[in-house]
Amino acid sequence: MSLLDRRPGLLVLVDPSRTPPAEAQRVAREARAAGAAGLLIGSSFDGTRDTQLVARAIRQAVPGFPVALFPGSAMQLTDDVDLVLFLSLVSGRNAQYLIEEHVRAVPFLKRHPVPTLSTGYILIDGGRVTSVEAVSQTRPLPADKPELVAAHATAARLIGMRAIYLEAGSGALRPVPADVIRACRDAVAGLPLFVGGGIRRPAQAQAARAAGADFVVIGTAIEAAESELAAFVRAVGDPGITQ
Ligand code: 1GP
Repeated sequence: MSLLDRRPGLLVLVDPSRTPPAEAQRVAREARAAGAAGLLIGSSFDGTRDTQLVARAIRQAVPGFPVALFPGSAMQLTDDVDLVLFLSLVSGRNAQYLIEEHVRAVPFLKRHPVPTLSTGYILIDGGRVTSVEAVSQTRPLPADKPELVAAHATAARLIGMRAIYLEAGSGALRPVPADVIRACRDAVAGLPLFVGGGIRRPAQAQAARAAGADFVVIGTAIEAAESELAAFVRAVGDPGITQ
């Protein structure tokens, strides 16, 4: 079953710049055993080699389990994944992350025809400067302006993008607020909606799902072993329960 067919669900982000291959394999096995929908591999700041090594190691550890690349740049492309999130950072006005990295990806994608998912990537203020903001040199959208965020999601849909990713940034102090998620859910009904950044507790994952996220993404919480992965999976699987 492909990743998109597994929605709604929890996605576990493995950051190759912080996670050696053996550790990535452990996380991947745990994610599959706990009932996560799949894995994302990516980093705001990483060269080619680590991403490829981690992607390959994960493939070997959990064959058949959906893995998508969540690339910080065209340098991170690998074909050891099922899907590449072809992210355009539409909240920013930096042409490099709107279109330039995409053009740079073309020679690789011609040689290795990995499926891509055109995704409007929207950075939202999470209370601190995160790597996405620093590396992309773009400002996040304010977290208290749901209509502004939804306008960006709508514009991405009208351009023809096929998914939306709401990002507070890894390690954000505050995850994307529920009213922002809800506004975007309404704006792009039917499109896959990813939400991540700063989700540290199962109750926050549950709130994101209840507000309309199809995929809730966690990274730091698992690296820091703050809560059991299974508790996050349960929270996303049943938005009605309270944790
Ligand atoms: C994925 O950047 C997030 O969208 C991951 O954020 O590390 O804070 O879970 P955390």
